[in-house]
Amino acid sequence: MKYLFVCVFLFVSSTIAGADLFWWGEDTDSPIGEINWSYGFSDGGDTVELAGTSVPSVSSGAHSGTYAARFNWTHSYSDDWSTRAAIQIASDGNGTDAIGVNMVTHDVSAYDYLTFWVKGVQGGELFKMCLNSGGYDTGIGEQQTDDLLITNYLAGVTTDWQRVVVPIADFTLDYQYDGHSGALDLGVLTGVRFKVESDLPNASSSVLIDDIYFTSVPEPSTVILLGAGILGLFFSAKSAGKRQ
Ligand SMILES: [Ca+2]
Repeated sequence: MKYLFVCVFLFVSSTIAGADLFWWGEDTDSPIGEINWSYGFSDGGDTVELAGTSVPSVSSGAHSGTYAARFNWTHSYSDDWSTRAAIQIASDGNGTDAIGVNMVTHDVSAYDYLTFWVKGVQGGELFKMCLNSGGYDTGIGEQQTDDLLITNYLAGVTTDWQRVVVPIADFTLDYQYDGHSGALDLGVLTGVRFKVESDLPNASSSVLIDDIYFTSVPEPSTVILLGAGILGLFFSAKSAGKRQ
């Protein structure tokens, strides 16, 4: 009975985990040396490191597998929103397509959280995040959310890998970008963007990013603790039953 219960719990846990949408981890969805929709750009004298037209990878120190993405930038503060550097990481499964052709959208409307892992090269790095939908050749109007600052979700980037959990509800549509109000269309998501912009301090910084997921489970540890609690109740009840 004990082992049966453990097996049932493990099955339920794996079912929940399996419901996640794996967006990107470099090793599976963005083969090294192939172009996909992941790309970067910079303006106003800022710079961003690229590998050709795509996001560069590191082949050591990844959070999972062999590779992680590297967001490596230089940025100058400005008060007019003219300086910026960014990488946008797409999940397309079409590693051999050219940019702008056959872009794939993903429906993330069933999920509550964006999660990813981040590690600073020096620690203390500051950057922002936003979501993009539609655009390019999708036939759907391009939308972008407002930016969320990483320190709203972490005490700070460190030189250790940390999991970031961002409620999708925190991403509000960027009215200036799209020209209309309303929620971002989560049914046609095309990118997760990491960026530095004008109001952040001058910096030359680098972070590694790996294992981007959309999930309805905020923390794996929550599931484990829930399972441990249920197991504890089960065995307590069983133990109490024996004493009677
Ligand atoms: Ca990886």
